[in-house]
Amino acid sequence: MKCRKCGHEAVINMRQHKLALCGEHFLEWVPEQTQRFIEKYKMFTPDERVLVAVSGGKDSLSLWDVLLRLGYKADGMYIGLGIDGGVDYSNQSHQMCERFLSNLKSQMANVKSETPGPGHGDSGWEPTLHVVDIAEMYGETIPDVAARTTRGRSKPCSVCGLIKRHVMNRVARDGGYDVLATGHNLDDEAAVLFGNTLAWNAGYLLRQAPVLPADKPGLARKVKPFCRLYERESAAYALVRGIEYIYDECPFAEGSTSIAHKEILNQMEKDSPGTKLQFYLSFLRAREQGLFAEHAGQVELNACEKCGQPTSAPGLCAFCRLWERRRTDALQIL
Ligand code: Q46
Ligand code: ZN
Ligand code: ZN
Repeated sequence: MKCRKCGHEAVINMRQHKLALCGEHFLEWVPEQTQRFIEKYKMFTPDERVLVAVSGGKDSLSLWDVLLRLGYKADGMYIGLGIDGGVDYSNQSHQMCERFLSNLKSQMANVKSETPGPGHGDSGWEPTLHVVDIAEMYGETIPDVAARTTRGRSKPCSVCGLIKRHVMNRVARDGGYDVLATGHNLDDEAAVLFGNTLAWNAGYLLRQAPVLPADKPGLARKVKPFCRLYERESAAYALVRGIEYIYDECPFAEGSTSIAHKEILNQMEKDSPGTKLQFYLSFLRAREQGLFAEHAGQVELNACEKCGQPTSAPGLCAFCRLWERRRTDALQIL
């Protein structure tokens, strides 16, 4: 297989795009595509400050790398969940993020900018990694919190999602970031869409989008610049670019419905390349035409009495209630 641009040996064949590329041209193609999606969905502008949620995995580290290559002022944020799972998962993933940043800084010192992008020309700015360790900050790891709450009794994912969303919003707000970017790729988005469609969950379908505007003043907009990039493409980008990432998934991801949905979609993709992309793009078109809007009731949001983040419940938000319960339990023991 030859590269369509230069005729050299291709490293990837993207059947859905009928496009094979060599390493050099693939490393150009990914940022070009990402920039196209950023503009198409009006995610952010070169003047805005971006916070990338990094997990140490291929998608989020590749995204951070691509945004920096495009010239955006993108900092990273890592949340230490305190998950071991027999593979020292949280420590390993934290290390990957730190290593990525130190490699990047040494590269930046050598080459000022590789790919001309919209934000270049800025001097003296260096990317930072914000690290929030949940156990250090709140006194318990995610598995600990999950074990003492009904919400997390069977699996910690619901508690974990709630805590991550809260912390991301807080770091973005306190750091004055305009945008919070996550590394969700097309496979993630198609799997979530598949699940939401099976249940015809209009509320969730309405909230699934490449850009989610800030719910309240002071909150960052949420964007997914890789939402049209296949997981295979983001993995190939990390490999060709030499980004080290954690191969292990979070141990709690095993057996999840979204993995099962990904497998079904992969089978369909194999038989008919482009299925996942078409599924997602047709959904975005339908959504834009207002297909789900009339089915979803408007939820009134209040500011949480303690942290100020938006919540549909009066008084404390679900995050603050998690820790409040811990405080009450501790007082009862005394
Ligand atoms: S990190 Fe957290 Fe995921 Fe692990 S505990 Fe579940 S939600 S699987 S993206
Ligand atoms: Zn080429
Ligand atoms: Zn709160």
